[in-house]
Amino acid sequence: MQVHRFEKVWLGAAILLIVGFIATIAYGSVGVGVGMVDDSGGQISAQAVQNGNTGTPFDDPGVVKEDGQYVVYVVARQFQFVPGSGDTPVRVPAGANVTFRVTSADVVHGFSVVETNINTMVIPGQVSEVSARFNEPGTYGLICHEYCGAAHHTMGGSVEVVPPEEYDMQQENIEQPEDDAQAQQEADQ
Ligand SMILES: [Cu+2]
Repeated sequence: MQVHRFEKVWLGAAILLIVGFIATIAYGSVGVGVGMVDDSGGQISAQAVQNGNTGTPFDDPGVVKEDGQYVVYVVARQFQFVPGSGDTPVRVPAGANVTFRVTSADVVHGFSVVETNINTMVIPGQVSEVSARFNEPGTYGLICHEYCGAAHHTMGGSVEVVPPEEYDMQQENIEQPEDDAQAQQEADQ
């Protein structure tokens, strides 16, 4: 069979393109650390999150220190992040490893910290877990990037990264498990 020279060139170009597209997709899905929301963060009842009786730090979301690591519990609901929105920004110290654990009390939301690669979907019933370290103190925008209802466009907040020496644990209301146990004991007496 006689194939024209031009035909061969175009066949080659088309195959190159296809290989190129597949390589880009493969790189995008494994090479740059992009991952789907999976169940590694655990599951939780969205109804319990809504009622505040999960028996987890999501009942009183905020920054918690677990095993020397900062863990930020955030509840996303129509149309705010708690904490994060309004006058309760998420406050974390610079230079520390911070893990965000985010869940939704109602519908699917997004959780994206502007200028960083913190970006995840927030699915009711599921806990999304993202770890990060902020090296530069400053205020970072926080946005919901999944359409979640009529006021979706107003759903945002901020993450305040403060120098570690200014980060006052007491002011942050960081729950210390020992203190909690003590307070509970006192309340019981
Ligand atoms: Cu939202």
